[in-house]
Amino acid sequence: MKLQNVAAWVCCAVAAMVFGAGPAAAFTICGNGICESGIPVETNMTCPQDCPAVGDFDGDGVLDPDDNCPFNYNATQANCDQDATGDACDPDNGIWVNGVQDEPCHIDKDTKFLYYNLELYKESQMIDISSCNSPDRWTSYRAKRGSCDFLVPEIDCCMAKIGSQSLCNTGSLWTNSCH
Ligand SMILES: [Ca+2]
Ligand SMILES: [Ca+2]
Ligand SMILES: [Ca+2]
Repeated sequence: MKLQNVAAWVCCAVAAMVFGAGPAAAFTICGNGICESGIPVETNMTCPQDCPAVGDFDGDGVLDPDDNCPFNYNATQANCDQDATGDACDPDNGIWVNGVQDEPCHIDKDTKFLYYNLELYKESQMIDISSCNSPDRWTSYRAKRGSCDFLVPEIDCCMAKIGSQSLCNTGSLWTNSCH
């Protein structure tokens, strides 16, 4: 074995032991189209052919890999709920917990031929506990439904079929207080 070949073999073997990779992976080749992290580490400065410059698409001064909204100008990177997405592009700004749940909020009357339906609606609340101070979120749903003929007074029908005493007895029978 020639002296130069011995030297190359020793060099590669040492590199493989130090970096835990085979000789082929230890050394980089600038110009092969791959931005390699072997020896030497290739960067945009040392090998621009293989390592394109990191961009700042939205021009806010924060490079794309570090930008929490890479397509929205947000130089401050404000992120009130501390997730991975900045306020400027976060579709859900908030940390949500349950508030009021299953609260009766409306009884609706639908008049039919010779009878009527009463429908009880309830709603539930979600509260944002982050510094975003997002407004509460309410969802409502129909919880019960009952029918009575016209001979039954509405209040009696309500108590019998719906059973929401707070709404049936307080004059708020037809007042929609759902959010
Ligand atoms: Ca940016
Ligand atoms: Ca941005
Ligand atoms: Ca966020």
